[in-house]
Amino acid sequence: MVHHTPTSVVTIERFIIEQERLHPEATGELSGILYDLALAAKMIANKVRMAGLADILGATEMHNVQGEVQQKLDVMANEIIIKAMDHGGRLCGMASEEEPDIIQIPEGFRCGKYLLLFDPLDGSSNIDVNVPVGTIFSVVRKITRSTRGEMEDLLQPGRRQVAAGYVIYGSSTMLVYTTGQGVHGFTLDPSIGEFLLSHPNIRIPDNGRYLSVNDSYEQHWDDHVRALMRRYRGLDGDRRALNVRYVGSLVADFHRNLLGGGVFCYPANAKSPRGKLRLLYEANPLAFVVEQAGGAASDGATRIMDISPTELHQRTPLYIGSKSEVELANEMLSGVPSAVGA
Ligand code: P6P
Repeated sequence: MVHHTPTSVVTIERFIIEQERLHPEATGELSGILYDLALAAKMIANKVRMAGLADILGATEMHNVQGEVQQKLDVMANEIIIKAMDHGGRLCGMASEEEPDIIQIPEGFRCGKYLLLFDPLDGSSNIDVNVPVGTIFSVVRKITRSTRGEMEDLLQPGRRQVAAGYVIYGSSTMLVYTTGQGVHGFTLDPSIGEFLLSHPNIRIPDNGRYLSVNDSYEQHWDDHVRALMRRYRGLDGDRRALNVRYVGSLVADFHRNLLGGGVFCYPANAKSPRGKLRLLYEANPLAFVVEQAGGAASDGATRIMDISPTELHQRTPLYIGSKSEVELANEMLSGVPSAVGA
């Protein structure tokens, strides 16, 4: 009798099925969405890996809804996700950082009960210098009675998310997601084209090692934010200094802090009174992940996932990472009127 040791090679497909079995009421629709996202991630990874080799470098002459010059890769990533997701029959609508309005499911395709919100390639301005970039995604359930998704279905607070996660295209390609049952990381094995479970049950350390902030905006911060950054740096009070690590790519900064402990801060400032980062497809999904890993996320006054959205592309200040560091931000900033949706 040959006894095989239990396999340690768990593909994301197998893991999703095992997770689905924990929920007898599951219909498999959410699992299907996660499969399709994993496929889209592999396709985007292929394009990102070749970015330096093809003539797709450089900005297109097109501009996205944010008025930013689009890198061709984020146009491609946007198309890849839309085409991978729009025909599966599980979604009734989508929203993307690259699109001004709701993305409807094409006529002739069945509509499902979920909506996908995503930033197809965040940090894309870093592509030309080979800095890690990422895809961020959030899944919510339809709440309106119509068959096709509506804006009201998209404008739900983050606590209504049913799944969220990101893909980081770094030294390796990793997909990290939660469905409310903890946070799990999968690393792409390019030799077989499979995401393999490499980081089960990720937990973020309660105390941070890293501080991620762009302090070139210091002159535009208010005094409370300046005082908070001095505390993080160990210049005031009795806290040990955090190491400053700032890549300038949200997914890269967030992922390092998730694994090593730390806090990412993008404060409101006089030039951007609601901060820079987007609530629905950047702050909310990462807030779901970090809370499921034992961390926290706020705008300095309100828990990110309790903010009631009013606009699809609305921005929010963001303090996200180790619980004790975010609690310090809330303590030192909570007297400041929330700059979001006040
Ligand atoms: P700043 C990249 O453009 C991005 O959207 C995030 O990925 C990143 O965290 C942030 O902006 C960096 O902004 O103002 O520090 O360059």
